[in-house]
Amino acid sequence: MRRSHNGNRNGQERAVIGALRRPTQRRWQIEESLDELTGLVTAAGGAVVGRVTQERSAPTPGLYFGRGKIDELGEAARAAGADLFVCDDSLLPIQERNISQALGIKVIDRTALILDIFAQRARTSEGKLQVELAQLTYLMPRLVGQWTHLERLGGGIGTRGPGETQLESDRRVIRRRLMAIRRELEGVQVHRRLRRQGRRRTGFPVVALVGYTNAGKTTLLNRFAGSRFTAADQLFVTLDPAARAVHPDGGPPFILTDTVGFIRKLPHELVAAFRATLEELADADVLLHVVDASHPALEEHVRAVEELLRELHVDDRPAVLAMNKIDRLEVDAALVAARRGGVGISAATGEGIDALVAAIQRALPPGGCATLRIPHADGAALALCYERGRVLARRDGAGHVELDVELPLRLLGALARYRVAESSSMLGMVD
Ligand SMILES: Nc1nc2c(ncn2[C@@H]2O[C@H](COP(=O)(O)OP(=O)(O)OP(=O)(O)O)[C@@H](O)[C@H]2O)c(=O)[nH]1
Ligand SMILES: [Mg+2]
Repeated sequence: MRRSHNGNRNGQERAVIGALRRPTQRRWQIEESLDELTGLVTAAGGAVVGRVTQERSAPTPGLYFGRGKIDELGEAARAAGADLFVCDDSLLPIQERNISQALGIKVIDRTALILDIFAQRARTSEGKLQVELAQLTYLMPRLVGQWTHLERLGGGIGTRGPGETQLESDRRVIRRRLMAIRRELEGVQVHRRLRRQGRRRTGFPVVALVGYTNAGKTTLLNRFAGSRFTAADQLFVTLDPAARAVHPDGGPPFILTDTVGFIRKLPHELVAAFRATLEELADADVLLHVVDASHPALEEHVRAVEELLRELHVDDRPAVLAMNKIDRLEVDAALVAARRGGVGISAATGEGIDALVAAIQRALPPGGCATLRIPHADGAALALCYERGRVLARRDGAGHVELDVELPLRLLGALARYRVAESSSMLGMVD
C-alpha cells in the first residue's frame, strides 16, 4: 500500500472481500461482482487474499452477515493475514463498526473503496474538491460520537483523503469545510462553464463518450484525435474531463469529450459531487456509449450506464452504441454488435471505426440554411461560414455581407444574432 501506515508485508494491504447472495441472485452474478470488487481493491493498491459469500434473504441489522459467518470470516482473515475486510454492498455505519470489532481489522464497503480510488486519482483542483466533498458527505453519518474514526484516517484503503483538513475535524468543522468546498467549487466551475461556452461558440457538434469504467473510452478518444491520454487496464483511470476536436476522413468534424467511467453501485455521494463534471453530458449532441463487448457482464454494464444516464436526465439524447474490443471476440463481431443495434469496433486495432463515424454522423443534428447579415467588423464569423458551411449566395452591402448559407445547426445557433429574420430567401431545414 503506497501510503499505508499499517506496515504490512510488501507494504500492500491484504483484503478479504465478501458479499451476500439474495435468493433472486445467481451465483455467477455474485462471483462476477466480487471479481469487479477485486479489480477495485487492486486499483486502490491492495491485494485480495480471500473471499466469502453467504446466502441470505436480507442483511442482519447489526452485523450485515449472520453471526456464524462473521466467525468464519474472522478465521479466514486471520489465516490469510488480512488487515482489511471489504463488503461488496453498502454497510450502515453501525454494521461497519460491529464487524470491525468482531474481526479486529479495518472494515470498509464498496463505496469507501471507490471514494479511495478517486482520492488517489484526482489530479485537477476541481477533481480533488469533488472527491473531498463526496468523502466528507460519506463520513458525516459515521462521525456521530465516533472520535476513534478520525484517528483512523490518513492511512490505508478507504481512509485516505485528498487533503489533510478532515483529520482534525469534528462535525461542525466538517460542515464548515463542506461549505467552503462548495464555494471553491463554484469558483472553479465558472472556468469550466466558460470553456464550455467557448466550445459551443465554435459551432462544432459535441459527441460525449460515456460507458462503464475500462470499456475503452479513452483509447477510442486517442484513436480518433491522435491524442495520448492515459488508457490502462485498470478501473477508473480517467477522472477529469477531456475534449478533443476530431476530423474524421469523409465527414464533418466534431468535438469528442471523455469523462469518468461508470460502475454498478456508483456511490451516490460521488454522483452528487461529480454532478458538474457529468453535467457536461447535457451539452452533448450525441452520446457515444462504449461497451466492452468481450466482457462477460456486458449486459449488466449496459444497464448500469443506462440507469445513470437516466439519473442524470440525459437519456433523451441520441446515442450511438460502440461495441468495443471485438478483436477479442471469437464469434462473429458483427452479430454481437447487431444484437443491440450497435457498431462493432476495436479502438485498439481501428477495426469498424469508419462505420462508427458514419453512425455518429447520422445521429448528429442536421444542419440548416439561413440568411445572415454579417458586419465587416466580424471577419471571424464570415470566415466560419466559409470554412464550416456552404455559402449558397453572397450579396455585398455597405459595411456588411449578406450570405445565404447552409451551416451545422449549432453554428447556426451561435450566429443567430446575424440572422435576417424577415428574409424570404430562408431555405428552411435540409438533411
Ligand atoms: N483488446 C482490446 N483492448 C482494448 C480496446 N480498447 C481498449 N482496450 C484496453 O482496455 C483497457 C481500458 O481502456 P481505457 O481506454 O483506459 O478505458 P476507459 O473506458 O477510458 O476506462 P476508465 O477511464 O477507467 O473509465 C486498456 O488496457 C486498453 O488498452 C480494444 O478495442 N481491444
Ligand atoms: Mg478513461
